[in-house]
Formats: sequence, C-alpha cells, structure tokens
Amino acid sequence: TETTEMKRGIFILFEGADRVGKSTQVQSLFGHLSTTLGLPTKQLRFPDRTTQTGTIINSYLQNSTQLDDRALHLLFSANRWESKDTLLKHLNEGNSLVVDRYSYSGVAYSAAKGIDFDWCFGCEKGLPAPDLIFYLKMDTEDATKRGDYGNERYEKVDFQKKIKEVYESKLVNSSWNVINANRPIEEVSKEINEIVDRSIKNGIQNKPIQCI
Ligand code: Z5A
Ligand code: MG
Repeated sequence: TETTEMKRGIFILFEGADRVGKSTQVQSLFGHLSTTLGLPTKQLRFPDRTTQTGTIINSYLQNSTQLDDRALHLLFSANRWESKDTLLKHLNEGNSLVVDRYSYSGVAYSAAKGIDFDWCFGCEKGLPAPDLIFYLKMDTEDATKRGDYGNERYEKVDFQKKIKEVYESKLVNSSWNVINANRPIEEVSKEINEIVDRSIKNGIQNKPIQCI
C-alpha cells in the first residue's frame, strides 16, 4: 500500500543554548521511542567529534586551536554535510533519529559572534530537515547554575544570552515546539513524549523528508 511505501524513520531534533538539558532529553526520548514504542531508533549529535572536521572542531572548543570565525562556521557546517547520506539512509531504512543539535546551533552560535545571519544560514540550505524540533527554553542564569558549566570556550553568560536572542528572534518559529526546560527532568520528558506520540498518530512519518 501507499502507506507502507511512505514508511520511514522520523527525524527529531533538540536545540537550545548551553546546559538547557538537550543531551538529557535526547537520551530520554531515545528510550521512549526504542523501548516504549519499539521503534528502531538511533541517537546522533553534532558536532560529530569523531570525524576529521570533528577533530578540528573539538580542539577549537577545548580552547587549544585558534581559527577564523567563518572558517570555524564552515567546518561545523561541513561536519553536518558529511553525515547527510548517513542521515538519509537511516531515515529511508526506517530508523528514527533523535539528534542533539544541528543547523540551528550552527547559525545561532555564529550569528551571536556577529557573522551575517543569512550567510550563516546559507551553508545549511539543502540538508535534510527535521520533522520535529524541540527548543528547550530557560533563563541563561538558571542554566549556568547547572552541572559542568564553564569548561568549554562558549560557556560565558553574556555570549549565552546572545545565542538565546538569535534563537528566539530569528530561528524559532511556529512549527517548533518550545518547551519550558526549567522543570524537573521527568516533567519535561513527559511533555516531549506526548508531542511525539501525537505527531506519530497524526502520520508525521508519512510526509516526504524535507530539506532545510
Ligand atoms: N556548536 C556550534 O558552535 N556550531 C554548531 O554548528 C554546533 C555546535 C552543532 C558543543 O556542543 C558546542 O558546539 C556548543 C555549541 C557549539 N557550545 N558550547 N560550549 P555540545 O552539544 O557538545 O555541548 P554539551 O557539552 O553537550 O553541553 P550542552 O549541549 O550545553 O548541554 P545540554 O546537552 O543542553 O544539557 P545536559 O548535558 O543534558 O544537562 C546539563 C546539566 O544539567 C547536567 O548536569 C544535567 O544532569 C542537568 N540537567 C539536565 N536537565 C535538567 C533539569 N530538567 N533540571 C535540572 N538539571 C538538569
Ligand atoms: Mg549536550
């Protein structure tokens, strides 16, 4: 039937500034999809620090490499482009993807440094687009109080406020799911699981994969 032909995995993305709980919620949703719903699911994160571009990015983030801001932006973007075929293959083979950061992190962090927004966004055009985006939202000050804050290059309050500003004024739109992230982990997960369950019930997996 037509429904069977359309069957593919769904691409779910988590975005937001530092320490809002993205990685925590990625893991929780992965459990919900794979165990509770029994769907074949994979977990991915960007930057993928295991590739050649990822190695340079990692060294930059740990403050050990100096790089031109635009060159860095292109590396982050290339890090996504080199995974494009894998992303599409997984989705077309029926694997759902729960992804920790993607194009919007790339644009938010670079535009927050003052690089032209459209130039930043242009590099992402043509990449596979997520079916569902969760934007985890909370006050910067509260996020900075969370565990491990302050070890990497970008973990400075003023810069984090600029990132939040770019997300909320230029990236988040009515198709995104804005989640109050300043609540207990289980409460946040429950809201996310409900949105995902409802989206699957409404046939989100039957739409063709879009491009950014
Ligand atoms: N970057 C970029 O510039 N350009 C790009 O294109 C991309 C990324 C893709 C590395 O990212 C950096 O790369 C990042 C953006 C930039 N900037 N910096 N720095 P990363 O994804 O590797 O960053 P991370 O190290 O995983 O941290 P994070 O993403 O900022 O954190 P998080 O994933 O949002 O939060 P978490 O690890 O789930 O939780 C943080 C802590 O809070 C932890 O102790 C949790 O146990 C706790 N937590 C989580 N949820 C809660 C709730 N609900 N209540 C209380 N405590 C909680
Ligand atoms: Mg994380």
